[in-house]
Amino acid sequence: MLRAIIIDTVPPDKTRTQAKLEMEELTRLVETYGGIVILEVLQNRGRPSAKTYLGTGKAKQAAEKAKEMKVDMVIINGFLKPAQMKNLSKMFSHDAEDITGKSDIPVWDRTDIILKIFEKHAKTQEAKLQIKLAKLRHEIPKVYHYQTGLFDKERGGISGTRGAGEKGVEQEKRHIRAQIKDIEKKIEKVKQTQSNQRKHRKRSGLKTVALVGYTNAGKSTLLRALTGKDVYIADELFATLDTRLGSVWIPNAKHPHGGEKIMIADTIGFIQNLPPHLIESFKATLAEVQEADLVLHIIDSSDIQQDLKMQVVDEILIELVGSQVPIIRVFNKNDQQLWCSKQQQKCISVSAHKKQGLDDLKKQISNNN
Ligand SMILES: Nc1nc2c(ncn2[C@@H]2O[C@H](COP(=O)(O)OP(=O)(O)OP(=O)(O)O)[C@@H](O)[C@H]2O)c(=O)[nH]1
Ligand SMILES: [Mg+2]
Repeated sequence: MLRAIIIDTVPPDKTRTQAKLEMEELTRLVETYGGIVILEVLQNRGRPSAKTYLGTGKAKQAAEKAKEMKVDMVIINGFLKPAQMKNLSKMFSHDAEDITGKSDIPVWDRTDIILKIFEKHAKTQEAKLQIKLAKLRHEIPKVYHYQTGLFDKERGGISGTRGAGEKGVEQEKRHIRAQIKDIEKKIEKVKQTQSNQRKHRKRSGLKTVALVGYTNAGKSTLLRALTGKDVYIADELFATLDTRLGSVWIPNAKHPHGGEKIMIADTIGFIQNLPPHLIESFKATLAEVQEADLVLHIIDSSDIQQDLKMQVVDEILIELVGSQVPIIRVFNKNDQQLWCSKQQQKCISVSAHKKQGLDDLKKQISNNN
C-alpha cells in the first residue's frame, strides 16, 4: 500500500476546522486510490510559497520526516505550479544526489490524484477518452524541462521532456495540443451518438430525470432503488464515471395511462476545488444533465459538510443548466440522521439504502412533469 504525506496551507480566511475537513476529504481520495495517509502537514500561510508551496523551512522539515517515515508519495491539496513541483520533488527525493529534478517520489496535486482515481475507475470508452483529455489539459502548463513523473513513459503517459530545452518544451506542447485535438474529435463523435439517442428518446415521449450530486451522496444507490438497475455502488469517491440509465414507472392520475415510464440517469459526482478544465472535459457525460427534463440534486444528509457540498453542486449546476431545468433537492441517507431544512421548498427526505420515501419522491417527479 502506498504511504502518502498530505500537505496544505491554511490562509487567514479559512478556519483550521475547515482545513482539517478538507484534509479528511483528501485522505479519502488517497484511500480510494489505494494509498494510506501516514503524515499530514498544515501550515498557516497567507498564500502558498511560490517555490516550495509550504515555507522553505517547513517544507524541509516535512521532507526529513517523510524520509524517516518512508513515504512513497507527496500530495498537495491545491494546484501545483511547475516550479513548486520541481522543488518539492527534489526535496522529498530519497536520492539526494539526483539534481535532474526527476524524483523517485511522485509529487501530485489535488487534480493529479483525482485524475488517477478517474483512470482507475474508468470502464467505458467515453470515460477513458474524457479522462485522457482532462489529463492532457492538466499537463500542458506543467510541461517543463524535466519529467513530472505523472506522465512519463513507464507510467503509460506521454514522453518526458527532461533536458530537452526550450525548443523541446515547445515541441512537446505542440504534440500535446495535437493529441488534445484528436481526442476532442473522438469525443465529438461519442457526443453525437448520444445526442441522437436522446433525441430518439424525446421523440418517443420519454422524459429523463438526472441524478446529480456530490460524490458519495448515494446517486447510484437511488438509481438502483428506483429502477432496479444493477449499478456499481461503493463507499468510495468517484465510483461512477459514466452516465447510466434506468427506467421507472411514475404513477400519475392525470395521465391517460395512469402514469408514465421515465428514464433516470445516474451521473458522475462533483467535488470541491475542481479546476474548470476538468468539468469541461466531462461535457459529453454531463450533456445528459443539460438535456434532462428534471434534475434531482442528491444530498447526503448524514454529512456534517452537507451545506458546503450543496453549495459546490449548486454552483456547478448553475454553470451547467442555468435555470433551464427544474431542480429538486433530495436529502438522502435519512436512515442515518434526519436533516431537512424547513425553509427549503420541495425538500424531500429519502433513504435510497432502505428504500424509504421513494413514493413521495415519485410524486414530486410526477408533479414536475
Ligand atoms: N446509510 C445509508 N447509506 C447509503 C444510502 N445511500 C447510499 N448509501 C451508501 O453511500 C455510499 C455511496 O453510495 P453510492 O450510491 O455509490 O454514491 P454515489 O453518489 O453514486 O457516489 P459516486 O458515484 O462515487 O459519486 C455507499 O456505501 C452506499 O451504500 C442511504 O440511504 N443510507
Ligand atoms: Mg455513483
